[in-house]
Amino acid sequence: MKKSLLGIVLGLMVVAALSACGSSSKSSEPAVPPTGVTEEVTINATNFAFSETEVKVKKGDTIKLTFNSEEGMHGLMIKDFDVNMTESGTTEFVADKVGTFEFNCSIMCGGGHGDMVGKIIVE
Ligand SMILES: [Cu+2]
Repeated sequence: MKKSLLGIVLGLMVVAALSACGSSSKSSEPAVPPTGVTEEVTINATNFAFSETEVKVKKGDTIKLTFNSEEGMHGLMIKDFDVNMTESGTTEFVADKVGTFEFNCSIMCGGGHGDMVGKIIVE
């Protein structure tokens, strides 16, 4: 009895250690199946801000993301969805996890680089 309890405690510690590392996701839910719905999102970048700082999408939707670097040299990275656009263009990803996910500029663009953050809320 005591042994199995220790096993559970150790298991929880491993889970906590794994989830603490890397991801900003607050989600612990399993992957969401795609809905087949495509949602178009446009984010523009200037010195030193994104046009959207909070984007809400529905879980399972495919996000057709258009990124325009309108002023200066900027990128758009959404680490949790493996998105890293280093120039203007369009990409797609499935919002297959629920939670709040940070996006940021992926090119060192100058003094305001650190301010170029926003979040994608999948609900
Ligand atoms: Cu930057």
